[in-house]
Amino acid sequence: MQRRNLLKAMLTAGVLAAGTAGGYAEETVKIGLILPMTGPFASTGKQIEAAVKLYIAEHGDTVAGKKIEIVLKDDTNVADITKRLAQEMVVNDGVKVLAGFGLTPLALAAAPVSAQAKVPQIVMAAGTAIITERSPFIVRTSFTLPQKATVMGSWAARNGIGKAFSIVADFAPGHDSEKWFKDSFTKAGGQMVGEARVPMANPDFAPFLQRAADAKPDAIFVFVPSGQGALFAKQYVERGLDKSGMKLIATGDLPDDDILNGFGDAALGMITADPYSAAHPSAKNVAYVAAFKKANPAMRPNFMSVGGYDGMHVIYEALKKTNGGTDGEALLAAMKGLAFESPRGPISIDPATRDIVQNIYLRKVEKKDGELYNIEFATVEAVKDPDKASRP
Ligand code: VNL
Repeated sequence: MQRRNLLKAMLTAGVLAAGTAGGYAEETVKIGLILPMTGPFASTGKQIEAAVKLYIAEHGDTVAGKKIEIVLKDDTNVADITKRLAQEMVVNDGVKVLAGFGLTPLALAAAPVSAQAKVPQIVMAAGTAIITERSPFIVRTSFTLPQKATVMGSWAARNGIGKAFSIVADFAPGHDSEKWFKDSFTKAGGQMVGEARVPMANPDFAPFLQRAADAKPDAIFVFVPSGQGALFAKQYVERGLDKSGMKLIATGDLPDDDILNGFGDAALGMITADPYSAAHPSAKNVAYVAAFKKANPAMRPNFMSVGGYDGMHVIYEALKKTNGGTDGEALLAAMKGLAFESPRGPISIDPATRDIVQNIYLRKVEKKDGELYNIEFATVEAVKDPDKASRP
């Protein structure tokens, strides 16, 4: 009798309908994807969105009996908005995994939310070393700048570059790049002849390029965030530096595959260190690039895209291990130690740091089939984040 009254009350209140919907809703796992979809870093958002969609198209939208639903929101590259969106998604929308995070300040802004709510936060783009330490629920599928910069620095010193001048974007991943390039370059016998930091907003590289040229280094080492490379290349060529005999070396963020063709032949010969090239010659990557281009004819997948693609794989594999369970601690435990083949090559999630371990390739810009590509010519295998490895 009591039950029937309760049922009646629920029906009249419309609670049962909501309850049923709630029952179904539990069969759906919502993933909150927060990205800069507009503004100067929209290319990062678009690359990751395209890769996430491709992953779902290829692997289906059901895992371990749960339907996957992506909730995509544009944070416009404003950290306060990232934080508010993360809170709303977790508290109001019932999101069980947060993902995306195009730049370091945005990833850092969401970290307290993932830590407090115990919701996994998959960092698919941002690359400052310390990010993973800001919440025990962060797992990174992108890269760290120290991974790239150390490989570049030691290669340069061992390959005829005695003096280098570094130019980096003046924010955390730039500072990481500057520090770790210098560290590995000088340890291997190189000498720094100058360092410059370029403001992030409306960057003008010209005065810094002039300072670098005046210091007469054998090479300029550069870190700029994905999307700023085109302007850098333009100003580099305008000053005739491509014909100065000085070498241009960088992290792969500069000759980003999405924009490299726009640099023109002045980019030929540029040497960079990075985990991903659209020209990586594995069967997995050839298939990835073809499928990505088919779904997005105006784009070529870049290093940001694989952070999104592999981030989805980490989420899918974790859900398989938990049998569809969405408890944050259980998902984190399932993510730690995952190892699989990415379009970039073999990768794993370091169980101790939750950071990505991956090959860093040395690449040279060359022309292939009428397009500019970063062609890999050497590999440093299974690189852990050197910044965390350097600390107790
Ligand atoms: C970051 C690092 C952003 C590398 C980037 O492009 C990049 C970051 C937007 O950590 O903010 O290429």
